[in-house]
Formats: sequence, structure tokens, C-alpha cells
Amino acid sequence: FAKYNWEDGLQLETQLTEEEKMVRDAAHSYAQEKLLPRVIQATRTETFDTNIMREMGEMGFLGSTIDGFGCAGVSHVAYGLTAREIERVDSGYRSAMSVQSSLVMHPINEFGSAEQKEKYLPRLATGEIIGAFGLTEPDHGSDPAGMETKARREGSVYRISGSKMWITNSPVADVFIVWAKNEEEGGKIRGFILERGMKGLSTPVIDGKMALRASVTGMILMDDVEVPIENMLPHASGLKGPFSCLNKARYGIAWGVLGAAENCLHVARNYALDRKQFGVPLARFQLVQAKLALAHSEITLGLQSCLRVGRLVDDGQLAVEMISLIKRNSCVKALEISRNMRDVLGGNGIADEFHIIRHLNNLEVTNTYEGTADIHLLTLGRAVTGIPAFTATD
Ligand code: TGC
Ligand code: FAD
Repeated sequence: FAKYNWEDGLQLETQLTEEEKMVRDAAHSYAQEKLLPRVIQATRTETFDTNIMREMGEMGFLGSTIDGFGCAGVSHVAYGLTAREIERVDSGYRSAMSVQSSLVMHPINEFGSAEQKEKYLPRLATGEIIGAFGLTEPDHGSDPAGMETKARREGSVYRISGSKMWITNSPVADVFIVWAKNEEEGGKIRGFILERGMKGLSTPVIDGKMALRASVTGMILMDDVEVPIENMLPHASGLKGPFSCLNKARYGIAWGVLGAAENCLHVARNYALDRKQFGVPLARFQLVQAKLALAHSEITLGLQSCLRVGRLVDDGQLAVEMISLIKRNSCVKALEISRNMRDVLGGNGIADEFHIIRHLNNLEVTNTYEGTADIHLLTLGRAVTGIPAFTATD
């Protein structure tokens, strides 16, 4: 028999290509050397250092699955491994990368005109400009179909009015992918590229967050913003547009949160081996071992399912329900793991220098954004029964 490696229970390593390992190792070194030293202070002061976007650009992490426009063109598995390494440090840093890559660069690449791609993608890839994605509104979160943001055609421009809420990166973003109902098409949902500086556009910060404090979140307020017609994404129409961006980002989250969970497990394991109570290390107690062993099991199984979905994406065999399956599973399990690992540290578990409490708070958000855990459960419920149960009426 092979020797069991608790850090890689199902030998993920042997299933990766050389390129994927190289990308993973580069992301690991970058995250540990550049992000880890910043994260405690950034969380205490609720600040996001925008240089991080340029650093990630230099590393080739932004829009990394896109071919051309200065992007790396790596596999979805490599993208997932990168998310895992960045989120091993903090979900907020992975958020910044996910939004730029999956929610801003992907829609431009997938649904944009040739001119839009040339204009925005190279600078988004280097991190010279930062993007944000506005779907959620103050009164429409899980149900974006109800959005109230409107686009009204007036000659060669659209006039866009409405507000978007809880938008990652919006206060520091240069470009915004905003989803709005187009009045001239009977309210069909369309995506528009807005730029900072357009009259009527403002992006106030939402502060006082007790989670994802190292990531900046804000609103996008639009008061009759004049947007040239060539800024509409020509090839996205209906909810399929924003939802297909969410598929990409949710996939990255499924990998990423397991990185955060792994960090919690590693910290708790070391702590349990070092700290003694009743004359023996905490790791000697069966109840503590059960917590560590369960965390290890869920992480190992979760990573294997992310890898499987990544390979299916790269082979063009993805069914979107697979994303709900792994996004929800990883997020729910990672949150539970962070709670149990915090418990292993007793009082020290709430000190930020041990990192777990920060992950725990962040993982509350990852269970909410990009479709709450219950929305993904209902998506799977619909797949199992054939009956949508999102509303109280048929
Ligand atoms: P439904 O009738 O099911 O679908 C409407 C149309 O969309 C298509 N579609 C999809 N297309 C691609 N990928 C998917 N995953 C898709 N899901 C649905 C569908 O085929 C249909 O197309 P067509 O041609 O028939 O019109 O839509 P519904 O209105 O019943 O909604 C279903 C529900 C509840 C699952 C959906 O609304 C939902 O997923 N809600 C959650 C909202 C959400 O996830 N918001 C995320 C905002 S962005 C964010 O959180 C970023 S955080 C980033 C960070 O910081 O990391
Ligand atoms: P609601 O939809 O009001 O849900 C509240 C509760 O009701 C949840 O438990 C939910 O599961 C439950 N619920 C809702 N509908 C149903 C139903 N049909 N059946 C059963 N239960 C239901 N959005 C963006 O567009 N862009 C971003 O960049 C972005 N970044 C974010 C960053 C942060 C830090 C946060 C917190 C959010 C971000 N979001 C972003 C918004 C996020 O996607 C929404 O918060 C999420 O979709 C949930 O919407 P909501 O907060 O309005 O909650």
C-alpha cells in the first residue's frame, strides 16, 4: 500500500499537469510572501490595497483562463488551484481576483465586441484598471430577475438609472459591468460597460462589515448615467448573461473556500499538537481528533469534486447544476470546519493572529454571495424533482 498523506488524502497532486503544479506553486509563494504579511492589518483597518491587483496581474492570475489579450490561457483546474492558494490567506483577496477575472473579464471576452475586448481586456489583465460587477440591488438579491435598474435609449446613448448594492471592488473600480432592463426591448436584461467619471455615477463604500474586511465593497448609484450605445455587451441578452459569469466565479469559490478551510485545519492541528491540557496534548483527546479528522475528510473529498468539475469544464462537459453542487458543498463545509477549528483553539481561537476567526467570518459571506447556500440547494432540488420551488406560487 501507499503511505497515507493526510495533506493530500486522495493524491490530488498526481492528477495535476506540470503546468497546473507550476501555477499552483507560483500562487502559493505569492500569497504567502505578499498577501499573508498584509492581511491582519488590512482586516483591522478595513482596507484594500489596490496594488494587489497589479501584483496579481504581473503574476498572470487575472483572467487566467482567457486566451489572448495578455492573459495566461491556463486550464480551469489551474484557475481553481490559484483561487485555493489566494483564499488560503483570505477570501477577500480571492474575491478581488474572482470579480476581475470571472465577472468582468469573462463577460467582456464572451459577450463583448472586438473593440470592447481590445479596449478593456489587456489593461484588466495587468491590473492597470480594476473592474466591478453590478447585479444585486437593494431590493433584489437572490431574485435578480426583479431588478429595477433601467436603460433607456436616447439617440446614440443609453441613459441608465438604478442602484446596485453589495458590490465587490466598486469604490476602487475603473469599469463596471452593470446589468439593467432595456426599455426598448421590453425590459430584456442587458449588460453595459460603465466607466468611472461618467456623469451621474457614484460608488459609495459600504463600511462596518464584520467579514471580508480586507476586500472593499460598495454600491453603484446611477442617476441617468449617459452610456454610449457601443458600451452595451452585444452578445448577452437575458439572465443567461450574468448567470454564465456566475458559473465561472462560483466554480472558483468552490476551490477557494477549501483553501481557507485547509489553513484553519493546519493552524488547529499544530495548536492541538503543541498545547497541553490535563497533562497531554489536545491532539491526544478523541473529541479533538474527531474534529480534525472530519475537517480533513471534507476538505479531501471537496477538492476531489472540484477537480472533477474543473476537468469537465475544460472538456466542455459542464452541466450548470454541478456548479451549485460544489459551490454549496465547499462553502457549507468550509464554514463548519472553520467553526470547529476555532473551537480547538479555545480562547485563542478568537485572536486574529491565529487567522481562523477571520476565515470564519469571511466564510459566512461566501455562503451568501454568488447564490446563497439555500438557493443552490433549491437549484439542486429542481434538478432532482423537475419542480422549481423558488417562489411560493407556480
Ligand atoms: P431561471 O428561470 O432559472 O433562468 C433564467 C435564464 O437564465 C438561464 N440560467 C443560466 N444560464 C447559465 N448559467 C446558469 N447557472 C443559469 N441559471 C439559469 C436559464 O436557462 C434561463 O434562460 P432562458 O433562455 O430560458 O431565459 O431564473 P430564475 O429567475 O428562476 O432564478 C433562478 C435562481 C434563483 C437560481 C437565480 O436567480 C439565482 O441564481 N439567484 C442567485 C443570485 C446570485 O447568485 N447573485 C450573485 C450576485 S454576484 C455576486 O454575488 C458576486 S460576489 C463576488 C465576490 O466578491 O467574489
Ligand atoms: P436575500 O435574497 O434577501 O436572502 C435572504 C435570505 O433569504 C437568505 O437566507 C436566502 O437564502 C433566503 N431566500 C431568498 N430567496 C429564497 C427562496 N426562494 N427560498 C428560500 N430561501 C430564500 N452582488 C453583486 O452583484 N456583485 C458583487 O460584486 C457582490 N459582492 C458581494 C460582496 C459581499 C461582501 C456581499 C455580502 C454580497 C455581495 N453581493 C454581490 C451580493 C450577493 O450576491 C447577495 O448578497 C446574495 O445574492 C443574496 O442576496 P441578499 O443579500 O439580497 O439576500
